[in-house]
This record gives sequence, C-alpha cells and structure tokens, in this order.
Amino acid sequence: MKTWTSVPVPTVPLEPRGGPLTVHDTSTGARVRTRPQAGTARLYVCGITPYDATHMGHAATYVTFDLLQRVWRDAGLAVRYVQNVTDVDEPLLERAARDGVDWQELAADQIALFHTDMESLRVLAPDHYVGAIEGIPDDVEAVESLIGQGTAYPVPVPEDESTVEGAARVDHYLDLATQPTFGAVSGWSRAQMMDVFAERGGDPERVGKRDPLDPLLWRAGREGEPHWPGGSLGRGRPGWHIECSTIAAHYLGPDFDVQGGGTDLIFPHHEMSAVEGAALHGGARFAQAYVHQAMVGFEGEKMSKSRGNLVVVSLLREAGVDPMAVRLALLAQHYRTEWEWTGELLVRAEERLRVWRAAAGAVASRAGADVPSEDEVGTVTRVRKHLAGDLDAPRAMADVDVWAAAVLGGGPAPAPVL
Ligand code: 5CA
Ligand code: ZN
Repeated sequence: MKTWTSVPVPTVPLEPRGGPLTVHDTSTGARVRTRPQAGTARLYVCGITPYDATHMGHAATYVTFDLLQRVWRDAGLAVRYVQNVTDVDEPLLERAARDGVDWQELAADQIALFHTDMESLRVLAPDHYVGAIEGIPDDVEAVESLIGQGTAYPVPVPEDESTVEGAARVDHYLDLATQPTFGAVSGWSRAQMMDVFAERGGDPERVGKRDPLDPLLWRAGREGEPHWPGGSLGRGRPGWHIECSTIAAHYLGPDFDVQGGGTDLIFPHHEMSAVEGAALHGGARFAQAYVHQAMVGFEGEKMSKSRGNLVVVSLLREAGVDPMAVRLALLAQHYRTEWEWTGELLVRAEERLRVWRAAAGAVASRAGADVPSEDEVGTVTRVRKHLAGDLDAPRAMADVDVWAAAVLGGGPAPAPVL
C-alpha cells in the first residue's frame, strides 16, 4: 500500500555520536540495549485500524517510534521500518455498519487522513506500509502450515450462521498448549489474560475451542461479511494477530529488533502475534524487544475511538494549531508514563516552540553560525545521552530549553524569525 511522504532527516555531524539505544523491554521488564545486526535496525510498529481519526494517543505512539528510529539513525544505523494497517477487522466493519457507509470507503478515507496527520507531525514514513488485506495470501500459507504441523485446529461454524459459497464450515484456531513461549511477551497470569481477552477482540466463549484463550487464525466467510480466497481453508478472512505475524516476518524476518505499539496491545495482540510467529518459524524469537507507549487519556479515561473521548490531530490543525507544537506537547511526556491531554499542555508547548524558534533564528543570524559553540556541542551531547537512555525526551527537551535561554540571554524571548 502507498505510504506517506517523509521529510528529509538532517544529520548532526558532531562528535561524540549518539547511541547505542537502550529501551525498556516489556518481555523482560528490564532495560535492554538494542543490537541491530549488519548496520540495519529492524522496526515493526502496529498501525491503525482505520475507522476514525488519529487522536493524541495514536499520535503519541507514532511520534515515540519516530523518535526511536531517529535515535538509531543518529547513531549511524540504517532503519528498516514496517507498519501495518488493519484494513479489515470487526471494529471497522461495525463502525461502517453503524454509520451506513461502505467499509472500504471508510477505511480509505481514514487511511488518507492518517497519512496527512503523520506528515504534519513530521513522522517518518515506514519503508513498507502493508494492509491486512494485502497480507492475506501470506496468512493463508501460514495457517495451512500450522495445520500441517498440528498446531492449528478446526472449530465448527455454529449451525445458525450461514457461510458463503466456497467457505468451509470450520474456523481455525491456534492450539496454545503446543506453544511453550506463550506468555513470554506479557508475563501475565491466566487470570489477567482472561480479564481483558473478550474486550480486546478475543472470543473466550466460542464453543469447541480447546482453550478459551486460543486465538482465531482463519474465519470462514459468513454471509454479509467480506471474504477472500483461502486455498485449502476455503473462503474467509484472517484473524487479527496473524496479520502482524506474517507482515513482520515477510518484510523483516524473525528476531527483528523492536516490536512497538501502545500498552493496550501487550495482551492479547503482541502476545499472540509473537506466539504465532514463533510457531511459524521453528520457535524463533519474534522480536528482540517489545516497546510500549503508555496510554494517553482525556478527561479521566483512556482516549479511544470506541469511547469517543477524542482530541483529534486533524481538528487541531484545522483550528490553526501548529503541528510542531502538538509534536512538542507529545514529546514533553515520557513514553512510559501515562498522562492526560489538556489544552494547558498545548499552550505550554506553543510557548516552548516560540522560544526554540527564536533561539534557532538568533543563532542562524550570528556570524560564523556554521561553527557550533561549545555550549551547542554540549547540548547535543546531553540530548543524545538522554534519548539513548530509553528515549528520555522530556530531559532532552529540558536541555534544549537551557540552551535556548542562554542564547536569548535569559530575557524574554523575542518574536520568532520567520
Ligand atoms: N490495528 C491495531 C494494531 S495491529 C490497532 O491497535 N489499531 S488502533 O487504531 O486501535 O491503534 C493504533 C495504535 O495506537 C496502537 O499501537 C495502539 O496501541 C495505539 N493507541 C491507541 N489508543 C491509544 C492511547 N489512548 N494512548 C496511546 N496509544 C494508543
Ligand atoms: Zn499489530
């Protein structure tokens, strides 16, 4: 699928160079050093389900992983970045049905809006932006191979549900009992898993499953639902998690460097996509590290499309807010700390942006601006150190504040140079 357009990335040729990057890995609960092989870091970040506009929670997630890839690049690495878009799944179909619109049109509109939002926030585009639908042939092959191994099994479609022509009368599930690595990503107890499984797209009540937590791999095509050719599985569509297992494996291979997303994806999504990936690749590790953005809230609750308590990037832009102020407001919060969006945070970010631009303008107009001062070299070094230590953007930004204040002589900031 077409991706969006990246802004050019400037290089900062000051020594010492940045990195190596350490991140908090959910699967071990520890800070780990990323160790990309052969000079290329491999990053997979779970993309949107395109049924509503990009809100501050999504934006925080994609800006966080944008920062992560920029830290890698600043350390001299190339980055191969893959992102999916869940362009067919229950929430999208349900929203389209609720609003009486075509689900494909809804998805296409929301994907286009997301791309505009990412461009406005200067989030670098993935090298491969892949729709779940595009990945279906890989999913079919994967599920067939799991069936061949004896790790996937059929569950009869309930008698009162009619299936389309060419569909089998069974769905397929992964048999978690065959997977020794299940649980390794989240480290959660079964009780914790059962607590959220149903509300996060799982079907623990489905009759005929061996374990209520077994994830759906392939759903036989039902009347009134979209369906695609499924080889020996019959017509149907893939379950959610297999989409990310196969897209990541296809474009990055097993054991890639970082799997990213929000903390709401730790279980079941990242647990299941990792276990399905391991099942497909002889038990190989899916990713080296699992990095999760804490939930952004609004007015006391997690900001979410399903709850509808949204502050939306595109509406702020329409209201004349500078997207760089939005980016600063997001980066002012550490990615592992839950926080709530407020108008006050945006006002503070706008002021900070004004000061930084004024300082940058003052430096640019100085004689010999191309030779950095000692203070500038020191600031860059400190910024790099904070970012390499689990992406501590708030502390890095505090260093830039100190630099800006020094440039502007501690007095009130003059109007920015435009
Ligand atoms: N398509 C799936 C992933 S394969 C999905 O979760 N889509 S989503 O549109 O619901 O979310 C897109 C990304 O934004 C995910 O990484 C999700 O974890 C993150 N996200 C959603 N809500 C929030 C929030 N309130 N705060 C921070 N991140 C969020
Ligand atoms: Zn995903």
